[in-house]
Amino acid sequence: MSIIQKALVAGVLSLAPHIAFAHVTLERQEANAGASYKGVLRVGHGCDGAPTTSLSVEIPDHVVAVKPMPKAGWTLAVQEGNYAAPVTLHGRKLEAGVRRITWSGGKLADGEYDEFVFAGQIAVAAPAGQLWFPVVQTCEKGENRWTEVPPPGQSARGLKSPAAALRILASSSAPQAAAQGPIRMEQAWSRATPGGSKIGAGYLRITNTGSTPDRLVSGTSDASERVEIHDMSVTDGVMKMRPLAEGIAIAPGQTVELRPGSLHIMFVGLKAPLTAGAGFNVTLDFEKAGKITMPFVIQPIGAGAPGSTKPAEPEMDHSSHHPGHK
Ligand SMILES: [Cu+2]
Repeated sequence: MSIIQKALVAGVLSLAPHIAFAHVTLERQEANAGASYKGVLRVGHGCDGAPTTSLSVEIPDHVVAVKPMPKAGWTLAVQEGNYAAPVTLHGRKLEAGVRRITWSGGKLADGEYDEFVFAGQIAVAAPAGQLWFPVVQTCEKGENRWTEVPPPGQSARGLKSPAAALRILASSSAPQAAAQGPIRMEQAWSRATPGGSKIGAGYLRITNTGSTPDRLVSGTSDASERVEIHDMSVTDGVMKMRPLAEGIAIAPGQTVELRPGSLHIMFVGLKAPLTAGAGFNVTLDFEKAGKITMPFVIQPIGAGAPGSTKPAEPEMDHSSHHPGHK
């Protein structure tokens, strides 16, 4: 191989990263079910050299409460439509919302880069796996249709113009995690409640990965009017629970387990019965780490933690300990 040939090969190889970036992609390609999501569509080139004049993205099922970010020099248009299934968000039932966003009338040269942004929420019930955002990029001359979607479970590798992909990391069957600062919350779950019950319980694992103590002090939830922090103990053979006015201290390096028959979160004043398979958002407030929100998945009555191989722990009849909340 001559030196010139080698230089040519090297030149072609150095193009490879640009080719990979040629697709319109989302900046953040993973999100948890139940989490908020900021979608940043990255446009790195036009259509065969022609400047981009319009970008249109379709919002897939399970991405709800979407709001586009306006863009100077571009006209914003949204198309609303029904969701595949109603979604409960912050205690409100949502049946429709933004399904398509179009930014048009601008001009982005082939040699320039820009971002098109929207914010939304991943439904708690979103299944683990890929969500696809088909994008149509229109240019002064021609268009690129980033709309190819592989068969379920298969990779987009090899597709010439794949839709923008977002991987949903967790489903209602897979415990999830949320973290802020040194506080990490995981395996959050609740139990289905019989109709008419006004209270429910929540369990999770909280770890302080930092070097200073912190304290869970309070909380709020989509599903109930109030959130309380309770402990449970056996006195003279009778199980009793009491609200913890001081909350729960978590020492540096400590993991605190909230579980049936022990420390737990109490959802007081349920707006509706908790239904197995669904989920709701809970925000817990820590003295130092601040507010952390994560979805609690609802397990069937009598079930244990999601993914747990241990037999279910005995069902607690909370109502008998909360005569005032019946
Ligand atoms: Cu309780």
